[in-house]
Amino acid sequence: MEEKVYGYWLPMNVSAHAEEIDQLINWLHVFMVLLFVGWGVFFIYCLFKYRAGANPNATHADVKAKSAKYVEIAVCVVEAILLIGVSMPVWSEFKSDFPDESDSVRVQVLAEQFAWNIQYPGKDGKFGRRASEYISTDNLLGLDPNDENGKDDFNSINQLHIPVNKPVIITLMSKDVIHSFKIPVMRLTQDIIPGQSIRIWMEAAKIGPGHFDIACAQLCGLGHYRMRGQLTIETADAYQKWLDEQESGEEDEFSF
Ligand SMILES: [Cu+2]
Repeated sequence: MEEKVYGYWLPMNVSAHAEEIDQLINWLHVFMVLLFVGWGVFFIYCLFKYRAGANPNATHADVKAKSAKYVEIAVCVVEAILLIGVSMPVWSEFKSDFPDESDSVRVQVLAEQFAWNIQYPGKDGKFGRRASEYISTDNLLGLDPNDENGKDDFNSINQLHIPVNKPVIITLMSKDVIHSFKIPVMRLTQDIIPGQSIRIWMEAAKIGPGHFDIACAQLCGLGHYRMRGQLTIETADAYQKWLDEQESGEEDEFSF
């Protein structure tokens, strides 16, 4: 039977580094269930113990028992462990341990209402210079027509193709408002702030069935719901074939 992308629990994991994130999510759910059940039982206990029938007169004395305080302290300690012990190390490792650019695929993602412009650097491996004054319907990325590096760049709208088992460095930018780049099967979510270039990276560990969703996880306007891209993970050969097709077949992608 084919594994489903979305089941009753976390989406399929095709990422090489999502294990720790899944662990954190699972532990959070365990603690949430404990808290929910604990406080639920306490609530029902109070409903019986302090019912009006058995307690006709209200008590105005201070609370003497220390247990509530200890429970609160325990909750704080557990949350601090999750944040400092689990969450922060995973995050800082992800943010500081970037793979080598030379053996990574590099793409630039320019988000706009309501699409993902995914720019590949072309054969030369260099991205062309971009500036907002060049943006037009023929030049969605705003590539500088005089920059040689940009001549072979191509823009794949909403279609992100990546090879399996190779790190991918993505530079995220926005043309207009705050968007958020989310790939559930990669356990990857990063807000995109206008005026900033934010680098993230990921690596696919398996090809998986067909395509995966890229979603905008930040309400960015009326068309937010249709800001949906597609991630395709391929073997190195299939990826190269796709690149060649894009580079040759769509020569006039940018007609300045
Ligand atoms: Cu958006």
